[in-house]
Amino acid sequence: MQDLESVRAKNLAAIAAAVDEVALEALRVAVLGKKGEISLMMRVLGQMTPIERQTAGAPLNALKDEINSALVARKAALADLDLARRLETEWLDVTLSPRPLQQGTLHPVSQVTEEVIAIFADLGFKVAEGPQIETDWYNFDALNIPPEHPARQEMDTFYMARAEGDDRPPNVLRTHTSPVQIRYMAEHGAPCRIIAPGRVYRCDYDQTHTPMFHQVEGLAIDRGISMANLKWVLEEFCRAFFEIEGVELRFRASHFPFTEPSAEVDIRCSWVGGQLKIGEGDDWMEILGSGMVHPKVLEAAGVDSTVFQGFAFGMGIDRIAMLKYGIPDLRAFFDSDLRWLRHYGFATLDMPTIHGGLSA
Ligand code: 2NM
Repeated sequence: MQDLESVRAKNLAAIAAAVDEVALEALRVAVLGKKGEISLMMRVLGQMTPIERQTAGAPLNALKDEINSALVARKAALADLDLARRLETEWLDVTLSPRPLQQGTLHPVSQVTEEVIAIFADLGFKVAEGPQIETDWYNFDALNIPPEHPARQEMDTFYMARAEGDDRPPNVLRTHTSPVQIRYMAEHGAPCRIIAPGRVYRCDYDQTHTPMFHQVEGLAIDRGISMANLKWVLEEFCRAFFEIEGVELRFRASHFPFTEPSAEVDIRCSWVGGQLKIGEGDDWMEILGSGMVHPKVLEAAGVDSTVFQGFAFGMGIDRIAMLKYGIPDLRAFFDSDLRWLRHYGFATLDMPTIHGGLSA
């Protein structure tokens, strides 16, 4: 049998020098494992006489316990060292300022759409929506725009393709949101008060026209509605939207197939030094079209035109956004230029509503 003291010294030194848990486990197996150094010495005890076993057994068992305790203690010490090392390296300075959040902005079209919705909601108008691809019936026929009408033939409608051999008239990208109003009347009947904001499409592209733009149309149908109601609603809207107390509008006789009579509406403004100012001066700027809904349009939507009448109006959201916020170039609206968006965009919490100070 080996000298116990040298086995003890060698192993305690090795345990003290073990650098991690893996090394420690290897040591444990080499000493206390089935074929470990101590285990083999234990086996020799079996071949001794009982007397010999008594003298040799006790110190061997004591050594086994001592080495086992040393292994356990070293394992705990290594775990403490590891924790201390992690505490030293894995720390955060929670007093540092956060990195600035790159927040997006609301597009002026979104902002103005929300403003318009808030103002008309306050006047009792609900929001209605509908498809951007329409049948020619909803986009034209129902609106008293006959097949030979220029708006229908001219270049400014986008026609969808039909499959080979499909002889039905082509669908169109809606050229206004009026089809939404037809669908709403047909579904809900009269009376009704709605606005229909959304994208519309016309094949036109220059300084002041983009092939897609945004429109909001309004419709109020009831018994005994007149141009006087139309005039009041539009004045209330302009007063709230442009935030001008004594706003002045001018109603000019005009013509639309879907309204009779029809009027284009101008707002008082001034041009001083190339600077447009709404609400003052001696000039007038056209901002919307309007009129009393044509009886044929009411009938097409299933509304009895001998009982009900109503007014309708339409305006360009992009255009009134430019006027209100002094944005010079329409085409930049759709360029997705981040510098433009950061400059003309709105903070998401800045959205003015009737409740948030937009004067009603
Ligand atoms: C305008 C001008 C005048 C209009 C008409 C209708 C409907 F569907 F009720 F007949 N909605 N919007 C209308 C009337 C639109 O835009 C310049």
